[in-house]
Amino acid sequence: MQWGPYRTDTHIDTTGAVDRWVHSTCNLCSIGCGTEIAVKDNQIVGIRGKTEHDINLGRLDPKAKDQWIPNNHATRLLSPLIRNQQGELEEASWDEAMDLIVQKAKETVEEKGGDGFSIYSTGQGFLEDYYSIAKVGRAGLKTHLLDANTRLCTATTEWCLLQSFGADGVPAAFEDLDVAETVMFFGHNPAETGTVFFDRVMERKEKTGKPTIIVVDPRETLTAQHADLHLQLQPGTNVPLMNGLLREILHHGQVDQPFIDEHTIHYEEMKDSLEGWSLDRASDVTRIPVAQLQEAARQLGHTESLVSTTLQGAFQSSDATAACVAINNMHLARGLIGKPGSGPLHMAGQPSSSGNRTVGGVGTYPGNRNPENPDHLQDIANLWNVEQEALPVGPEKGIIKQIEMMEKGKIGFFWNIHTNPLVSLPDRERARKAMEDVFVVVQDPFLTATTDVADVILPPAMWGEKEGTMENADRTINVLRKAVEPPNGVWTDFEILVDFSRRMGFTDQDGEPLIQYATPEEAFEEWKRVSEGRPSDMTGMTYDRLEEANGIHWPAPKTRPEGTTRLYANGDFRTKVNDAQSFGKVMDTGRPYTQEEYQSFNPNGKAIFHATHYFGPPEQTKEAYPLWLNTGRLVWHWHTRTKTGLSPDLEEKAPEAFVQLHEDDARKLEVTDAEEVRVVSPRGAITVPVNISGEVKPGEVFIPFHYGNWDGEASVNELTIDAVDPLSHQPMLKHASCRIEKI
Ligand SMILES: Nc1nc2c(c(=O)[nH]1)N[C@H]1C(S)=C(S)[C@@H](COP(=O)(O)OP(=O)(O)OC[C@H]3O[C@@H](n4cnc5c(=O)[nH]c(N)nc54)[C@H](O)[C@@H]3O)O[C@H]1N2
Ligand SMILES: Nc1nc2c(c(=O)[nH]1)N[C@H]1C(S)=C(S)[C@@H](COP(=O)(O)OP(=O)(O)OC[C@H]3O[C@@H](n4cnc5c(=O)[nH]c(N)nc54)[C@H](O)[C@@H]3O)O[C@H]1N2
Ligand SMILES: [Mo]
Repeated sequence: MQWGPYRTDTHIDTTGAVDRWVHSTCNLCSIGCGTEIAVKDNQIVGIRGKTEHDINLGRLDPKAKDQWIPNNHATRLLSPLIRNQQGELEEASWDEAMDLIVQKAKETVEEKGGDGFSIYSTGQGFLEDYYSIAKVGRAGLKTHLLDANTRLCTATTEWCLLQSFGADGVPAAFEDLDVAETVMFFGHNPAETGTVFFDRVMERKEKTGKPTIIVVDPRETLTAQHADLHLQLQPGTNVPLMNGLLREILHHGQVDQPFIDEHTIHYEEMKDSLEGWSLDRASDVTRIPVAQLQEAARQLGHTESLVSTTLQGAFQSSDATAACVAINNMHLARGLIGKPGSGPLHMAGQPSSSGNRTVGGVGTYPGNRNPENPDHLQDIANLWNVEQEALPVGPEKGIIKQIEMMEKGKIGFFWNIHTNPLVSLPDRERARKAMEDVFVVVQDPFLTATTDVADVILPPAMWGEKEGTMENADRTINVLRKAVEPPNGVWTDFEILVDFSRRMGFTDQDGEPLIQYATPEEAFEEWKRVSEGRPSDMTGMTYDRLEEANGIHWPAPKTRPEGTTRLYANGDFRTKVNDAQSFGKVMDTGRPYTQEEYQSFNPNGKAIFHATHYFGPPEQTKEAYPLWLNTGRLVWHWHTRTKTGLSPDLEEKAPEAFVQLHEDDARKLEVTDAEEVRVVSPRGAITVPVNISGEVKPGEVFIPFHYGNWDGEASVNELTIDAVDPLSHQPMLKHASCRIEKI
């Protein structure tokens, strides 16, 4: 073992022995740490890391230790709520709430068609929930509007993989970190956002001196402080950086020509497109000294193995997909993919965001099926026993597009499951106004900023109170067992979806109920049949096997039930026209290619190089707004704090938002540490205390996004802009302009 030793991080709060420990997976972040839940008197009383679990060796992140506290919290909702004529929320029975929902759903579909109905879900649920959303949404409601907070999170992972390799699924796996010679963390701060994953790398480094770590981040984050090389680029310049580095590598001939010849297309076009990107020019645009760029190019050009992770510093940008495709280009050119210690590891953020894409609750059709390919749709129609013609098709509509549709009155019903968009969406005031005119259902165990606009609130069972599977950031499927019964009066998300389908009277072609499974495990068995033969084949998995093995990487077909650590080991990519999950999009504009166009490139199982042009963020700093606004996370909180805000320890460590500011800027603005200031962007203004910090460069500020209840908490998403990447439609949450005013 390159890292370790084994530990058993534990947090229990009870006297005397616990009754039992129940197998589970951490429900915070995408690493998928093995956990066990402590139960006493049918109550969750603690958690521990699962010791002999390969992913975490018993380690737990600081938030994970407190993640059971919200389950027992007094503020939990235990009954559905319906908003009355006076605008107040009133308790209702499940029958009343579900009947009202069904009545409104029928009215909406009748008035506006299936596409008047939107389901906006999550990356924190179970595959069985997502699969049910896919089926109820696509075959029941016949809506094309299935989106999720994964649009804000990992839509770019999907699109950069579709563009380069033809299908979703990250090529590398966490095991590759244990043998890689070089690891590049690109717009990723795992020391705060994936602490166990970061420990894995750092513990190995302490023992062996390897890997060499390159960090690409405009801030000197905790992660950057541990790097061998920190490329502190100008915000929004990921593409120029990668173009410059790749050109340098190609100029030195550090490429795997046989791999390029045999397994890729469009290499020459990509190479030609880099010609303008000398290191001098890359340095001008990124403001990284040429010597550092040379050092990075040398390391990336010579290393025999390389894992590149990407996360929100890459994804939440206006050229998100291009930057990630440029990283794929580098791995392909160097032949560093499909081998131990090598491959792009475009991350997930939430514990099961990739899982939602895999089973088709968001993005393309279930089992990596291409909505533009009639054969794929026919497959699904056969598997579900429904008419192919009735299945909705067309390019995906992301949440930002949907906000626009709400403003135009095109959406009548918005079902919000397991996410809190009125804190997490960019330009949230606009989003709030748009939602106010729509019938909104919010499925959440707590009152949140979003329940403010809800017409009905459904309180679901939480983690530990339900059974199902999740998919982590490296294609590992884990099973989470039910530790305790949910509190009286709440249903699981799964039960709500199944009940909705029944009440709506959705049927298949033979008039039988569309959903015939009753338990999550039965749903998983049905999903397995849908996955058969596809990239995410799970036919070799069972709940019991997942528990015994502490998780299994897909694909795990019947013939290989132990799963597959790494994709593309044989250099065969999923780009054959009949196999591809997408026909791809034009890089610069995002226009989808037609089947004919795709056929004309004839990738036929080869990976695809793409030119990655630089356009720069649509919003730039200017006199009135001279500072770059960067946003992101703190180690102490989970997103909108509906859970971590209930832990007294975590809340004490980070009770409020603040603005990180360089001391030079503080001096110019004549503000001191802890002084309250107004931060103003073209969209709004918030008041927060200053935190003078060497982490940010002059001209840049950083504000964590965890805050934003309407009762006076400062939400940075009053300031952010809702511009999106043209391919993934992921919003540009990391780059906006702002100014600071002294109060
Ligand atoms: N503690 C904690 N951990 C979490 C979460 C949480 O809420 N709290 N959430 C989970 C989720 S869902 C996600 S998606 C992940 C996110 O995990 P990360 O992506 O690691 O976290 P962020 O802080 O959003 O952003 C990462 C970095 O991007 C940098 N950045 C900004 N602009 C640029 C740029 O132009 N180029 C580059 N290269 N970098 C830039 C920021 O300075 C920041 O340090 O974290 C997961 N883990
Ligand atoms: N400015 C800025 N904004 C950002 C980001 C950023 O970096 N900067 N990051 C973006 C990213 S990557 C992400 S992932 C999003 C996250 O943003 P959100 O998804 O909006 O945030 P969460 O707080 O995770 O919301 C999850 C909700 O689900 C509820 N919940 C908990 N358990 C259950 C359950 O079992 N069932 C149901 N139905 N509900 C449950 C919680 O109480 C909570 O209200 O934020 C995005 N917004
Ligand atoms: Mo995320």
